[in-house]
Amino acid sequence: MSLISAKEILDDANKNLYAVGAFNVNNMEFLQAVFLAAESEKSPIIIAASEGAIKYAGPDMLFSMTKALSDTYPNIPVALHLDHGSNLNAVMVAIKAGFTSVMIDASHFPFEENLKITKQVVSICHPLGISVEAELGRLKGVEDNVSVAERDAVLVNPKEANDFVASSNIDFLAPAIGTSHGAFKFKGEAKLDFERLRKVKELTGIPLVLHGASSVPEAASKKFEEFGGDLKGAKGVPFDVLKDAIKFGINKVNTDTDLRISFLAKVRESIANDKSQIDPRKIFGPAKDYVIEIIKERMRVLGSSNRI
Ligand code: PH4
Ligand code: ZN
Repeated sequence: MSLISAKEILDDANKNLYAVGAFNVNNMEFLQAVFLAAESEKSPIIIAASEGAIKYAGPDMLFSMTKALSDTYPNIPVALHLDHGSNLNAVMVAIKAGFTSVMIDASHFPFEENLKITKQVVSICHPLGISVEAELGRLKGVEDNVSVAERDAVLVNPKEANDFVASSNIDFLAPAIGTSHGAFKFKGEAKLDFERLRKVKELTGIPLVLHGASSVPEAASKKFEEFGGDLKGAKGVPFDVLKDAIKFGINKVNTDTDLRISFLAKVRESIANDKSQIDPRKIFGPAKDYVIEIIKERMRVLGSSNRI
């Protein structure tokens, strides 16, 4: 199947109240893991590549590998999405390579500047059938005891979100509601601002995206530490919180950290248990299989299993 825009995938998720995983990839093993999990779970997928991934693997390599796997598994709906594109140049690199969806992340600029840059990206992408994601607010955990003013300074403003969506015509929006990237998201209990999320959904109606959505799975984290790693204090978004986020309107769940932790936990285990092993396939193979299981479990939690 040819790659499709993420809008096509997410409009169905929005209509039918489930979420699709956007899985970050940098290399062949992670990409294969996402496709093999999707084939097994009968789930649509969004392949996400950050500017860092593009720098590491090259835009054409990422596109070609994704296209080859999509041709191998033609029944799986797949979008190739630029994650956190920071400027027009990054967007153009992705478009030129064949990406079918982009995120323009100008969220660190003031509202008007963010809107101006996003509108420019939409005007380039939409005539090409490429979907566009933008972000409002900052990806940062907020403690329970901070003032309302501090929360407002970090998290999405629903009224602004409505104005932004209406004026930019983006296809899906990432509203900051208290998550952050990486393995250390919360000091105490994992708390997201569902009231803000509910309002953004009610006002905009479009698919919404949860960045920093990894759950930091316990078994993988334990294995990571058992074989010499250090993840002290790591905490992700638990499955029941993810499910609530989906009930309140999240349709795209960004996942990178969980794949990183599980892959490297298994690499650590294999290397420790087989000290004379020099064949990378014997190390990366089991790590890839472990990542497949983590992704499959996530697809079931998101409700994207058995959608194709
Ligand atoms: N992302 C992943 C960003 C990865 O520069 P880089 O390749 O390290 O960027 O957009 C997420 O939202 C992932 O969230 P997670 O850390 O909770 O998995
Ligand atoms: Zn992100």
